[in-house]
Amino acid sequence: MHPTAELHVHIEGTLEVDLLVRLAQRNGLPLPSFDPDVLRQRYRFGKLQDFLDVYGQNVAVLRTEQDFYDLAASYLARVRAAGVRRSEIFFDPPTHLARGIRMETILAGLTAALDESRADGLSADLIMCFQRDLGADAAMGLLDMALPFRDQFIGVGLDSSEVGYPPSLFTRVYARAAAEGLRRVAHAGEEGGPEYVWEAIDLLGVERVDHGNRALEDADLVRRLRDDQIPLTVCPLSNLALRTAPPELRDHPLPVMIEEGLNVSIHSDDPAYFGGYIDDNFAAVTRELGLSSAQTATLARNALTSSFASPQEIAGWV
Ligand code: ES4
Ligand code: ZN
Repeated sequence: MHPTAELHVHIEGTLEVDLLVRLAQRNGLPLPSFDPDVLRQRYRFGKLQDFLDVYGQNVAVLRTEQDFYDLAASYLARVRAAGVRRSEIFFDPPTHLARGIRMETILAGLTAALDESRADGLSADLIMCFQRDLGADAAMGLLDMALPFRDQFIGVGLDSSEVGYPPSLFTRVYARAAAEGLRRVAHAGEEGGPEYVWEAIDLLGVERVDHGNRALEDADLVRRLRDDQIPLTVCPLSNLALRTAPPELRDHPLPVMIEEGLNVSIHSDDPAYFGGYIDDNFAAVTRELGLSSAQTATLARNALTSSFASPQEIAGWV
């Protein structure tokens, strides 16, 4: 794989079955089974919500600072070995706060792993996600309670069930985040239509769109994304697992996105659930879509130049 940046990965989605079992045992918590093969059989999804249900149950094993550290350290070690130079990692506080875990605990564990990673040459930062199906008041409440920890994350994102929870609901929350100097991204156009992508750009002022696949249904939107070179963080194996792309990878819209001149890059989303890390996504699209080495190099470079690392840091990579 060419040197690249991972810009779309949920740390909770890197919880491998082996670590899931180890943490459940360490914390004395129940699981539907302690057999890794049985647990893995639950990883068949018909749609986004099926995945979110299993993901939401599994995160219950994360309780201590050490748990969050182990989770992030495992992920970072895995992608460092793949040649990733930079990782911007989503974390989902609402699911942990609702279980009585404190923001201090979550951030202390994640931050310790990221600090070690930086010292070892893999640049990494956190992006805090609002859970869109909890609504705008919950998002504003989360932003309020997170601002005292402002120096431990660089931006905000918007994830979870998309349809029925359009970006427009979160306009004030994003304005406030922008006023605090936070970087802004949002999931849009994964299951929701092109209007969700329009709203993310025009109402939330996002600097990148996470997924964005359904933007292709709207020619005016494609023009806007191309003209402004707004990055789309596409996750091919996620799209297969959640059926947000055709069932065969060879029919994935990535080549159309490249052909349209869009600023696309590829990422893993929830690698423990969707069958692979960022290097596995690169290998799969290279194999199945017949991309040239120049095209995969461009995808890898797009991620580095679309990252929120400092311009000096980016200049050292590209
Ligand atoms: C997610 Cl694939 C996906 N879509 C929306 N929200 C998410 N949270 C974790 N993975
Ligand atoms: Zn995602």
